[in-house]
Amino acid sequence: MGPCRLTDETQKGVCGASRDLVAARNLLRMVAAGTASHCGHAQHILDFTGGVLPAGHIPEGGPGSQFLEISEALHQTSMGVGADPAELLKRCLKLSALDGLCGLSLATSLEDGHFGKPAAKKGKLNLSCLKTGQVNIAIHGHEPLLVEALAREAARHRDVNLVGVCCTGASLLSTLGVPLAAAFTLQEDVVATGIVEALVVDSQCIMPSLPDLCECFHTRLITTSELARLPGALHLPARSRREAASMARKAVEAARRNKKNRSAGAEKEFNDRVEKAKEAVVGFCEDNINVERIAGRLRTGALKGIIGAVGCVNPRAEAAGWIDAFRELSADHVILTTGCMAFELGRRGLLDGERIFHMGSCVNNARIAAAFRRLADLSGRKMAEMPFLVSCPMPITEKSVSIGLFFATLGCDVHFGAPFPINPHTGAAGTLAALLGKEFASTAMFESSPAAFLRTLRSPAT
Ligand code: MSK
Repeated sequence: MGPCRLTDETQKGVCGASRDLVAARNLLRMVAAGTASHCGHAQHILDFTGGVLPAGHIPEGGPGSQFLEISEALHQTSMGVGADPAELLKRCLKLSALDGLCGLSLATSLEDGHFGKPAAKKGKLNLSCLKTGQVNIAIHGHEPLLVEALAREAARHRDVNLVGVCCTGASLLSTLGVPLAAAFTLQEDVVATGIVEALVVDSQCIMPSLPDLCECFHTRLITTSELARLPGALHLPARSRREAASMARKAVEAARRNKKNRSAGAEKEFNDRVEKAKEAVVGFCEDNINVERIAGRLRTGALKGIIGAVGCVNPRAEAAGWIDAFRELSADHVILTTGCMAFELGRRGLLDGERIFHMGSCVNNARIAAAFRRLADLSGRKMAEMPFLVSCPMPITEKSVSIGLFFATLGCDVHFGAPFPINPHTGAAGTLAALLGKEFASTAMFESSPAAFLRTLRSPAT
């Protein structure tokens, strides 16, 4: 009796659950968690900005009904409730579509209302964005509530250098051009430089190791979200614009006071080790990538397709192999990228704004969906008839899974690398494929090897 992990299709749990049921349940729980993260993110921005819902973002059941859907998914997957894998998988797809509407797209619209739409610009990436001669403040997470106030406050002090980390950093880079020091896997390296006076975190993808790590250095850890409190951190909640301005002042003060605690050898060590900053072209969205030109090049065959390279990077996976694969594919595909994948491409100098476009943070995958929609409309075709693929090569978070399946519900083919969100050899994966094909004319590919992925994309049948 538990844990529900069946490895053989002939086995059943003591309760009678089959392997397909367990696989479908696990996938639905993952999608529910991913959808909750994005919808929660959007709701927090909505609350922060005064609660006015932009047009086009009301789910069928009315405002807030997405949260009931998430709750129903958790109920349906609890012991002794839903026992038909197909029904659970249908809910996976319904929730993923809701994630797109009430999570990614709503959060992106609200961020656009808050910061304005991004404009193409030059940006800088990697740890060299930190400055030994200045007070360094890094802001990390996903929900950019405090950031505008913090950027304004930082700009008032010539000795303060603000950098971003992870997806809050990707949003800041796209909108305000603030340099991006690191993504998820390298967040600890930011503190370990020894020259960061304050690390301000909001929510999601914040390693629980950070409090211990900050203890080893002088970095002041500051939390801003009630959901993502960390032991020992200074808590400066930012629940409204007015509160954000005051908290930003306190965060900057705390960082400036802390510079005297920087260890004596840290600056030399940093300067000796740090690599040169990588230049990137950033700030793209559906309004400023040249969709007419791309549609024209698709028509003539100069381009074979458009690939969304999205989601996380897994230190246990062959990240460099995936980057090489996308680099190679960019010869005859346009690559639109977000989140940690965008950072990985950027730190290798590949964000050129010609073949590979930085579209922002994870929730800004809504921008990729909007660009796909425009391209399909321009081509006079349905989304499913377009050569679109969204690849999530290292989906370590549930959010990556709901993002991938959201694109599948739009009619885009989707690829997941390892860890696979569902065992592709189960009947449940077959049922998922059948549902995607019948309802959305899309496919899901599961491939953990970059070389095999490339071979599949290069095969004449693809
Ligand atoms: S940050 S969700 S590790 S992309 Fe959006 Fe990166 Fe994945 Fe977090």
